[in-house]
Amino acid sequence: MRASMRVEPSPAMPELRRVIGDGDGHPDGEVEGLDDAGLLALHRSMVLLRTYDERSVTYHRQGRIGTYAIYWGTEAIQAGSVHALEDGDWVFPSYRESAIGLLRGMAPATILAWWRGHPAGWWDPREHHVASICVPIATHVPHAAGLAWGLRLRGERGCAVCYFGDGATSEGAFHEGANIAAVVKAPLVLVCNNNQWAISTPLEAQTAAARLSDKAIGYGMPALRVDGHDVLAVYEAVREGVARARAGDGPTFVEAVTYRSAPHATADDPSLYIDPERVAADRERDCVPAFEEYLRRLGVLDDDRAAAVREEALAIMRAGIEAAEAEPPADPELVFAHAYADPPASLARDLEDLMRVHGR
Ligand SMILES: Cc1ncc(C[n+]2csc(CCOP(=O)(O)OP(=O)(O)O)c2C)c(N)n1
Ligand SMILES: [Mg+2]
Repeated sequence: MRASMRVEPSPAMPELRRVIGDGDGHPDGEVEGLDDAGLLALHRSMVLLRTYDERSVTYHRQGRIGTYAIYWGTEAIQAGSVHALEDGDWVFPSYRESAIGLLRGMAPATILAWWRGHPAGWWDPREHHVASICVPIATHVPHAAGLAWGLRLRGERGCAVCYFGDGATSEGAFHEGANIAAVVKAPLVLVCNNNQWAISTPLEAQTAAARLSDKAIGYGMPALRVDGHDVLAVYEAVREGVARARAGDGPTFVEAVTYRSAPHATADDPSLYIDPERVAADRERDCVPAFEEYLRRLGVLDDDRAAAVREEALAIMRAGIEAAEAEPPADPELVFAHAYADPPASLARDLEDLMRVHGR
């Protein structure tokens, strides 16, 4: 019933953009800015992200990392967008893009340590221009807008990309960040991973907007709506947003449409609420093999290379978890550090209890 109450989409908004064909009736397109080496680098990034995600689910089951936010199926959104950036540009991940720093040369052990709740997982955002992983929904949107505005005020070339979900577009912080970014023409690309679920809340219970990209109109910024399974469509859309940002024309909203085909996180049981047929259909359109098939049709990828890339990613992960587990245990005192300038007396008692539990 809710669907019938929806406002008609704006005619100004294009349909979902795609570049990768299906090897059958829909022909492949091409994007500017990626030669064969660029395409293969993009492929390596997707496989690295995929391998990180799959290994992390296993590490979680083995008790080696804590609760983990699975991002299976969104590698195209993450890799496509990062490859549209220069190294000096900024990335603002949510928990769903926790491993995006890998594409900037961040050590897997660092991110695995973050999921182990270990301080070795705290990084300096200036090192790789990757902001801290944001767990509160949408609170990093104003941070990204502010940082991008600062770059503009300083006359620097850089821009920022901020990642968030469909649910985040209902949050005040999203509204405030998007609004001010457009007012001050901040060089920012807002990338919305519309997986159509906010934990167990479906999109139609989240918003009455027909498309999330329609929200951009209210802020006075252009929007692009792409197939989130298509890494080249994401790349192309973010590249356009980045070009606008660098030209001083302000932010762009990119809605990448997918369907969440994995649990929200390792602590979630989606069988209670999700449509298994939609999940199966989405998994059929898995972005990694879709891109691999495109590269094979182009004659850029063969079996040997695909196997080597996968083996390299697995070796990186094996070394990563070993390094994360080799970290000495964290000081339990850190649970309380940095929370208060003047800690209340009750915290001191709690800390004493905690230290007793740890035998210190
Ligand atoms: C401010 C805030 N409110 C509530 C939560 C609890 N929470 C964690 S994930 C989530 C759903 C977010 O959905 P969406 O923005 O679509 O992102 P997705 O998880 O689908 O990537 C919620 C409500 C939170 N982390 N932060
Ligand atoms: Mg979502």
